[in-house]
Amino acid sequence: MKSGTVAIIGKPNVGKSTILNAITGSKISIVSKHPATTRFRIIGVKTTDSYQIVFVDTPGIEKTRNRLGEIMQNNITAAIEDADIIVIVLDATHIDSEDERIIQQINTKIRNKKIIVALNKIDRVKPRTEVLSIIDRLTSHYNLKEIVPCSALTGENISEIERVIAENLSEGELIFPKDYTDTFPQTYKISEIIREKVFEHVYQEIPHSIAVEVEEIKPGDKNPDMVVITATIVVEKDNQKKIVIGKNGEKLKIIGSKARREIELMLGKKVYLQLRVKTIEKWRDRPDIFGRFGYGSI
Ligand SMILES: Nc1nc2c(ncn2[C@@H]2O[C@H](COP(=O)(O)OP(=O)(O)OP(=O)(O)O)[C@@H](O)[C@H]2O)c(=O)[nH]1
Ligand SMILES: [Mg+2]
Repeated sequence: MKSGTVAIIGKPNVGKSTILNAITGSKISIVSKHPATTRFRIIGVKTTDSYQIVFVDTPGIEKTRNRLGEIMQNNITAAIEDADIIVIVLDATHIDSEDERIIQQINTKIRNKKIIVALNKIDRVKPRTEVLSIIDRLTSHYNLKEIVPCSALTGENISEIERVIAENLSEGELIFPKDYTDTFPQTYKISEIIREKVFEHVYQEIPHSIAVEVEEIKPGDKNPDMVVITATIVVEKDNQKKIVIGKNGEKLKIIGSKARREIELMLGKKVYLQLRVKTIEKWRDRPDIFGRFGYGSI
């Protein structure tokens, strides 16, 4: 048996979480078209008869703007330190100096770990031959042994990334039981599903000041097969509260029903989702508050 830990790192929005979900075949990490979606070290596990890979999906590497940002970036450093293999994800349509800085830094700092580059979003590269020139350029500049072009969206070459990772694992026992897929408490998964839906609907107006706290999960009074979930969407300012709620509560209704459907799929049960919206000023600078939301360091 082989086993090991893999840190998936890279700039925001390059497709790290989508790659994790594509390899594990389940939606472990929420995804959005906006940068800075992942806030936490997300662990996803893929086990076959011959190996177990423990993936750690990380927030995008960027400058920190507040205490939450600081903890997010510290989590990335910790994930890199703990990992046996590092997967650097690049968006093949936009490689810039920040990507190169990340490659350079990892390459010089990390000596004893295998580094694999996933050149993602190749479905968007036209003409396709451009992918080869990007690979050529990267290999001539940096000492990179494995560059795997892929598309997490279409699934193209995702199995090749998994194969390359598996090939580089060391002999070892299972790290998690073999039927484990992730290490999240259900409450956190539910809050992330809700956050994803809020993100989808009000991102333009409220980029990063949203958090979701699930307060209660209990069986229905009349119908014990039903699950009643009470959750609060936290914003930083009262005017953001209005945006999330929308005219006559319409935005919140859409967010709630989309989230409810997805939570029902996950739990395999009917769900009654009660959503509230609350303002907590500057919560991203208050570790006592965001720790409660599950964004603290682990
Ligand atoms: N066209 C295309 N889009 C992709 C691909 N992989 C991911 N995306 C899209 O890119 C966006 C960002 O994907 P995420 O997986 O959330 O990116 P991330 O790197 O985890 O982002 P952060 O968590 O914010 O750092 C989403 O809209 C994805 O659907 C791909 O291979 N091709
Ligand atoms: Mg992500």
